[in-house]
Amino acid sequence: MKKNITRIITLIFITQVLLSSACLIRNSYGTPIETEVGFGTAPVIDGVIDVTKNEWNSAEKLTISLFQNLVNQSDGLPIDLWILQAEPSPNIYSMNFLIRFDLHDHSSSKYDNEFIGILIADWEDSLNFTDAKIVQFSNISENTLEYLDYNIVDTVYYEDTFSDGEGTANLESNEVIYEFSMPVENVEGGIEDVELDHGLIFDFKIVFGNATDYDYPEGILISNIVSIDLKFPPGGPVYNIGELLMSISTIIVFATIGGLYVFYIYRITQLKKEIERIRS
Ligand SMILES: [Ca+2]
Ligand SMILES: [Ca+2]
Repeated sequence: MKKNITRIITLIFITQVLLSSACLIRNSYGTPIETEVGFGTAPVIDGVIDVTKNEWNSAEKLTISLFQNLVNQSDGLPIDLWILQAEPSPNIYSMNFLIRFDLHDHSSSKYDNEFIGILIADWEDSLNFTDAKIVQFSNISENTLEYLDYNIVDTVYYEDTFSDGEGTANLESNEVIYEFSMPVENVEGGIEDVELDHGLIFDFKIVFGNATDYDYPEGILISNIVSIDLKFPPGGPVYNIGELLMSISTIIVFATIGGLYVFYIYRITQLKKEIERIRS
């Protein structure tokens, strides 16, 4: 008996050690923020939120911070991050990101060459970022910029032969808005891009930095990682008939049990009253 207890304790201890080391490996890259995604009409990628067209209305909207060190997070830069899967428009099924933030003095020449990049890891190789979509300012004071598509091999950034997706930004007073769109289910992406597909979870790393000569990843100053389940197939949400029937039957069963219980209590009360009446 004592032997068995020792064995069980040892087994629990080994399992704990294995689980902790697995967590440690993941934590050394920073724990991704798990988030949902919205579904709606594809936004126009122009660095402006068009409220008259309800642009980005159905996006998943969150505020996260970008950090220098993802393991010991402090003094982060808060950003608004909006995430939206969009139906084919006109025939491109897309994943869209909006990033919005202020800096102390955004239009100063200090960040003339600022950039936001979205690095993507394949669904079966989480946290191994091999694709990078970057909006790079060459002069933020004059709002001049370009959209760049890279593939990353052993931390070296190689510009893609064919650029996929689009991105741009716009600085207005002290606030900058970056908009990105990238294709989902783009079978022609090849090895230069992570092939995004619906129904799978992908890690996206949002990076901010300042690069005067396309010096990535050296120019990256701060970052954070989000983990997103691209759950919507083209055409939008699909309701599973089987799950719906199961939910309805569960409600009926529990409602019936509840009803019978109430009736049972009622009958007992009635019976009690009857007995009291006979006794008196
Ligand atoms: Ca827009
Ligand atoms: Ca690429």
